[in-house]
Amino acid sequence: MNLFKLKSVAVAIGLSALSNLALADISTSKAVLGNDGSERLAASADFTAAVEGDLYIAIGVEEKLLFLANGGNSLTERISPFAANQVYIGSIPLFNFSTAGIPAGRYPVYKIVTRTGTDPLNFTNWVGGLTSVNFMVGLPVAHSGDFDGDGFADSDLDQDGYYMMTLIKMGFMMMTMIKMVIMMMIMIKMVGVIQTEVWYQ
Ligand SMILES: [Ca+2]
Repeated sequence: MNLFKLKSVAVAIGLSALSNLALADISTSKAVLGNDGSERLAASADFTAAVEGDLYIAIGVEEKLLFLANGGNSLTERISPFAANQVYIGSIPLFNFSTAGIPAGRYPVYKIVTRTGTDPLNFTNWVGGLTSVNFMVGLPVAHSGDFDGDGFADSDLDQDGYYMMTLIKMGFMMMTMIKMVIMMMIMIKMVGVIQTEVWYQ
């Protein structure tokens, strides 16, 4: 078994988003692209601090994960590192493809660094967490959400290509606010009870 299960990756991203372990991000200047070949699908890994180990870059294509291996020179279903046993610092270009002929769809790209020589499928081997950017290629604007044409869904405030994540974050914020309001209502009611008790004494 040498393939990631996309569902477990999605769970890992969720967990990763909750942690502050990420020392490196994966970023792009354009996550929403056409597929007429006039734009480039490109990303870089940005390390804010030196990280040592094996760097894996995987692209989700339909239900499969393809590994960008050998410094970006090959794309394979086999688990293969982009770079092995190195120290990463600063901005590292990962790929720069023409979008010509890429089938319309969503293409999440995942980045992890593992301790040198360890299994990338085991998250306990990860150094600095898992980060991801989600490309949307050749999709109508109603699906990409990029109505102003700046290369990111208009609700994608952190420019990682995941407008749904932004919605989830908004959901979390709303839940927190609702909880606070309920707490305040309970406190007001408690104060009211105390005042009533004092009144009757
Ligand atoms: Ca936009």
